[in-house]
Amino acid sequence: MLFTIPFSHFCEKARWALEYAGVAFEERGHAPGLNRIATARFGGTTVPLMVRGSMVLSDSTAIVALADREAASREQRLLPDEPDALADALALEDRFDRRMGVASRAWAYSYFLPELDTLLPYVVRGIPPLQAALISRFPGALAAVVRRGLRIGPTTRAWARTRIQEDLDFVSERLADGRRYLVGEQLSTADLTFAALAAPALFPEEYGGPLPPIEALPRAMGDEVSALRDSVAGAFALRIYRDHRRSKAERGARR
Ligand SMILES: N[C@@H](CCC(=O)N[C@@H](CS)C(=O)NCC(=O)O)C(=O)O
Repeated sequence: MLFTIPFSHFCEKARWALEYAGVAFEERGHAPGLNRIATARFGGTTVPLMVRGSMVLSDSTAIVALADREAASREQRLLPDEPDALADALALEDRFDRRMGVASRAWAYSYFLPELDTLLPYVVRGIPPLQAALISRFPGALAAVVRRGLRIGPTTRAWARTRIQEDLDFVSERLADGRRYLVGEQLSTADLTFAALAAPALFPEEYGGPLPPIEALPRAMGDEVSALRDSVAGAFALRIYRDHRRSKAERGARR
């Protein structure tokens, strides 16, 4: 069982890794905040949280490691064998978890919270009907939970945009020697984590959870997303999605 907030990018990281590796799982979506009803039962807080028998994995990096261990073939693994490459890939994964993952989420919410109607139809997809009804009836409560939990304030957008740019520049520099992947010659957790966690700033079409299309975003946000997509690292993340995320039709269209 994979507990998620369906549109969350950390959940997308875990879901993508499991699907890429060919590991079967059942997803149980929750509304932001209400996820804790499910995760507290297993001693966790955030999602993704994976439960299988007595095993509980309470963060996306542990779930990627499980996907790697249980991958159906070598090509479907995400962690390099070679120790230096493995250390490099894990360090990049950790960097993107701590920086891009936090910044892109805060940045996107800074646009969505004042225009919650844009996001609401996507928040309620894949969650229990009662939670969807609650969110639809009390959207202000959802906004307050997110604003308080993530400390979204007047300076958040500028701060987060700078952080996003730092990670984009970091990735562009790394790609400057012409390499196709951040580590080694094939997709690793570094590429997948970067692409999934940059998704709230890039809105890739192949994203595995429910996200609005770029045309439905608040105008100023859509303009920024277009510019970010055109950057070297933005285009790289979109290519990783195109080349390595099965199409929505193949996955059984979640959106
Ligand atoms: N380091 C964690 C971060 C997960 C995380 O921040 N999850 C967010 C959704 S994007 C969450 O659960 N938010 C709701 C909450 O904190 O209860 C991981 O990699 O799994």
